[in-house]
Amino acid sequence: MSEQIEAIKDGVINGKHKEIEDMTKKAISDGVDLNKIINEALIAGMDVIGEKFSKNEIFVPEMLVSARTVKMALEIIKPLLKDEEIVDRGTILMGTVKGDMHDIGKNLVIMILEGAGFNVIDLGVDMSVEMFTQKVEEIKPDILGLSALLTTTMTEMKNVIETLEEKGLRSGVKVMVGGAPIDEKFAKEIGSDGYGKDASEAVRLARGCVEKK
Ligand code: B12
Repeated sequence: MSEQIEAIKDGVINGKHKEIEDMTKKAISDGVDLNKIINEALIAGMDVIGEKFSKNEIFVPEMLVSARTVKMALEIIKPLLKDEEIVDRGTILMGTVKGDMHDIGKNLVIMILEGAGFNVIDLGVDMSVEMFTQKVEEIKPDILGLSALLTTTMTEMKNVIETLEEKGLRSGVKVMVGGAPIDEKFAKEIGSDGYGKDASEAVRLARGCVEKK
């Protein structure tokens, strides 16, 4: 089984998008744990890609192929994460902030939140402050989830929270934040209601946010 995890991880690192679907299906049918596939193969593979990119060993096109490979594997896993029983634990709006195109982490968080019974509305990437506030006003979600992967875009989260306050919308919605450059300290500083390191923390956080409402 660990060979299958290694093979999928290697598939991500080397952008084997033609083989990834079969490898993922085979691992699932052999009983490899879905969380292991996500964490130890797909995310771990992307971490290696990030390191290689930092060292100039690979460039944006290679990162894109690996990202596509991960997305293909996640599409296979996605239907398996849904609970049979439909429960409504609350509505969450999720989006990646302006200037930021990274969406693998956000999409993964959405998949796990949906699996945990939340109704999640995906606003996509590169979302302006205006769009976030307009959607909060229109949809009135329980929670707004913000994702950022770049140190240059994480500051947008503060702008979103400040604008929600200016428009009198902040008290009606909990704001949770996440993404590789975000930490607890930053999350507190910008006045969010919580930070989640990964998708399972996002679920814990979302449950807590809904309880506090
Ligand atoms: C794939 C990737 C890309 C792909 C994105 C494809 C896509 N559709 O997402 C492409 C090729 C487009 C890309 C482009 C760029 N990238 Co890029 N990219 C990455 C890479 C390798 C992986 C990101 C990823 O998918 N990780 C896997 C997911 C599962 O993890 P995650 O996103 O962190 O999400 C998890 C948690 O953070 C959390 N989470 C995420 N969001 C949220 C939200 C909430 C509410 C909660 C609770 C939790 C949560 O849960 C998730 C699941 O566990 C990272 C390196 C890395 N290791 O992070 C670089 C990285 C983020 N990229 C980087 C850079 C520099 C760029 C570019 C500027 C490169 C360039 N010169 O053009 C552009 C920017 C484009 C833009 N404007 O956004 C840098 C950022 C450096 C910095 N300090 O800001 C990194 C760190 C690479 C590096 N080591 O230098 N990139």
